[in-house]
Amino acid sequence: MTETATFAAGCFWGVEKAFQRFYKGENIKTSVGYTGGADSSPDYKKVCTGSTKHAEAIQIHYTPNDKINYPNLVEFFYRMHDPTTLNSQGPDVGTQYRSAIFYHSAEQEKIAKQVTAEVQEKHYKGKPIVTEIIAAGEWFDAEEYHQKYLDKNPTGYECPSHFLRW
Ligand code: MHO
Repeated sequence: MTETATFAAGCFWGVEKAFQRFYKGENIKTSVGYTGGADSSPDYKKVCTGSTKHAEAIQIHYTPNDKINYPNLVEFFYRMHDPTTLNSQGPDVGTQYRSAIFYHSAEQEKIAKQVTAEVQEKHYKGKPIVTEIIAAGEWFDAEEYHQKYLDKNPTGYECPSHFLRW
């Protein structure tokens, strides 16, 4: 059965690339888009201004197994970005670059909170994780040119804060 996971961790170009690279060969489909905001027809230009309050995000559809499942997706999300910088990721600044987990069920909420507590304890002692953990709302796919952007544009901008921390 396919499940959905939704995360925001800064500029969505590099976020999608990082998940695609790490879970290569698994049953995973990703798209980038906008969620967590108020406007009913967000587009890149509007979201860039911050006025819609949407986050640049990734939506992952996957069939859980021992290699890909919600706990390891949440852990990977924490490994590939800095969850301690409020409303910014690397040089990208604005609420659209906030760190967030948008859960789709009570079970996902529980796991997200558990993993967050473990990562806080293990990797960020004394430095609060500011990641928002909130219920998933409406999702808007980003424009086609943003999908798999770094495959289409291998020399395109990749946020330098997107790398594996452990
Ligand atoms: N700093 C990058 C961010 C792109 S990302 C899709 C730029 O301004 O192009 O927000």
